[in-house]
Amino acid sequence: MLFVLSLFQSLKDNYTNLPGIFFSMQRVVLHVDMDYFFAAIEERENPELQGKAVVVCMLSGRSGLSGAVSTCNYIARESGIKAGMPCSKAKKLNPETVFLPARKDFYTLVSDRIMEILRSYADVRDNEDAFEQISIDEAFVEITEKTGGDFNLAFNTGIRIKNEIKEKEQLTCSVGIGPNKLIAKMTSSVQKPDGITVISPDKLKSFLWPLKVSKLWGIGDVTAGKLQEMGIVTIKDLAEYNVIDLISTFGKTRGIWLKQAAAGIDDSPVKEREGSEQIGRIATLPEDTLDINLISQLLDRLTEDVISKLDSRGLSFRNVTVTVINSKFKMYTKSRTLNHPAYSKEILLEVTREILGEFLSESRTEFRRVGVRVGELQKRICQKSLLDY
Ligand code: DCP
Ligand code: CA
Ligand code: CA
Repeated sequence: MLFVLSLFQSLKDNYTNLPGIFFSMQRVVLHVDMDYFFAAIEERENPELQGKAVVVCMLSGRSGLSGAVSTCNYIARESGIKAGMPCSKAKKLNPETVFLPARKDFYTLVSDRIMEILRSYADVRDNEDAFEQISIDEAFVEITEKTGGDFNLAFNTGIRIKNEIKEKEQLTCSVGIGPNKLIAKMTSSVQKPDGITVISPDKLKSFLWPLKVSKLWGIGDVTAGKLQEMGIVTIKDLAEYNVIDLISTFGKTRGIWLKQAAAGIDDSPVKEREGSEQIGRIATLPEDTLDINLISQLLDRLTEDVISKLDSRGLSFRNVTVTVINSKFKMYTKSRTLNHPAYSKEILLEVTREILGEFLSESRTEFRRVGVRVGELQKRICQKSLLDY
């Protein structure tokens, strides 16, 4: 028996590309969504907000409450306040509400730290983390290898993640665990806030099929409307619908996707979106200024932060963007694309200073904030292979 097992193991090690049917492990994907993210950060920063209705606003900057609700805490939600609604309407729904302006750069920094925690739990495949951030407060983490395909172990991983985020950031999140991204994503919103839900393959249909088609991740209002016209109400109805008829209404790709998604099938990998990731830092100058020395000092510090983040992940960049916000709160950006990937601090400093020089030659209004951001990131080619050339 032992012999057979070790023969199997050695076959598996030597032929990793053998058809999945022989050695495939049950996939386990975890999805994390932070709870009332922007408002939760504000609550954490100011304990006096505890117990009050809190709304974070994208203020238009014109007068008083002229913006829209970016998000709100659960107390505010009890009065019917929702993201996207005018702040003036939110005020009418609950006059006691505390309104705060959104501080997106700050939330992005908190998000970056959370993403680093999540990434550390991901499987590593071909030297890449099986990790995918999909928005400022959401990410997928593939944990197939780390759990050996075991959903009980996956539940423990989910709890560990929640605890680590709570301990390090004093924030709660909701976790969904499933056999693929589609199910994990739909599962994380089942228990919110501070929840964790596991849908293992044996529970997949009883979870998915009673839901309305509009709940299927990837179906928008237009598709939901068309499906309704076709008499398709639940996801079960969709799963049982003739695929040829779906294709004739929605086209081949979409028709097949609908049929498969309704059966809970999703083979898309958890993968950093190629080129989509950026690393950036932004900060406020000690005073509004056009003094190149003062601005360079801050920009150099931000550059160092960016480089140390690139170093820790072994990444290079090809694109550099410098942002300035002037004392009238107008924002300007300029970018450069290098003709080869780079990762040295000197190159990044040189490019950011060059762009800064251009900004300074064009502006008469003092700068208030500056930022630097790198994009088109990729894994560095190791030193050895560079020497080989
Ligand atoms: N956001 C925004 N405008 C919107 C929706 C969201 O500015 N119309 C921002 C604020 C949110 C963050 O994105 O805090 C994350 O969005 P979510 O949809 O995940 O909502 P929350 O995290 O705020 O709440 P929930 O607990 O429902 O996830
Ligand atoms: Ca959220
Ligand atoms: Ca979200």
